[in-house]
Amino acid sequence: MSEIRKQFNEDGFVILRNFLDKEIVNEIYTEARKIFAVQIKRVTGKSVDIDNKSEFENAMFEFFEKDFTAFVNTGKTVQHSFSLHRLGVDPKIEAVLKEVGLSSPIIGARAAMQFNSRFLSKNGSKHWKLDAHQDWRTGQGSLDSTVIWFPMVDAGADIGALQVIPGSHKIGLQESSTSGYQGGITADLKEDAFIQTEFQVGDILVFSAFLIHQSGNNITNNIRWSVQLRYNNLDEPTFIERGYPMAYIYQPEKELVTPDFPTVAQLQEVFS
Ligand SMILES: O=C(O)CCC(=O)C(=O)O
Repeated sequence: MSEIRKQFNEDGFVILRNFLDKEIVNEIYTEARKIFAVQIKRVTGKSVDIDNKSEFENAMFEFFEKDFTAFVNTGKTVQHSFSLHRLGVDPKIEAVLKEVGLSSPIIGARAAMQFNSRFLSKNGSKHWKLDAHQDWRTGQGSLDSTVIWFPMVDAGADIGALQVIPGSHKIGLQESSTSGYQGGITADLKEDAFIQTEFQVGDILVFSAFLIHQSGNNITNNIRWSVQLRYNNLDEPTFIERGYPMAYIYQPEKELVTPDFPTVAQLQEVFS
């Protein structure tokens, strides 16, 4: 058994340093900012330089305040980017999943991206960070279900990189206030059981979906951009036995998002 797999089995996670090409991470980060920049222009009237961090992120905060619905939808749209999804099925990712024991990996949920900042949160709520949880509760896939998490900016304690409890993947599925994203483990967890992870761009955290983890506290004025990739193992016997359950529910809006849209003339223009 490889050292990586041993460590993964023992601690429930491994951090692989310099694993991803920085260019690949930057491509995802850039594509996301470019998509946001289009809506920032529409909503605030500002053409932002996506490489000017404070200008761009202040514009993100302004966009959030001015058109929350568009912000949320743009946040979802960036999670559909080609660059992100290309990485999710990259042979390097497949190889590392196999190395930690997923003999036949399959995507467990759509690749996700988070932009954590207290300035992207309504009414002082804590919706910008996740309380202690186990991802398995939301995915309910194979017992060896695995998550890959990485920041797209250098991330340590100050910007709120993930905190994990080593070995907690072996203590079973914990009671939680809800299975959704804003739930949290109800048992009393000792804060000092968590260790703070730290990353340079290119490093990745690979962890068992049973590992207890939580968002760190981003006390900076910057956004902590991160990616989460989730996988199951098609060969895991209980996953087969349970009929490959799929707990992530994607469904279309029942109503038209833009009433009375489109007109016939608009369609004819598109196809002219
Ligand atoms: O990035 C974060 O702060 C939380 C991510 C997380 O815990 C998750 O996706 O399960």
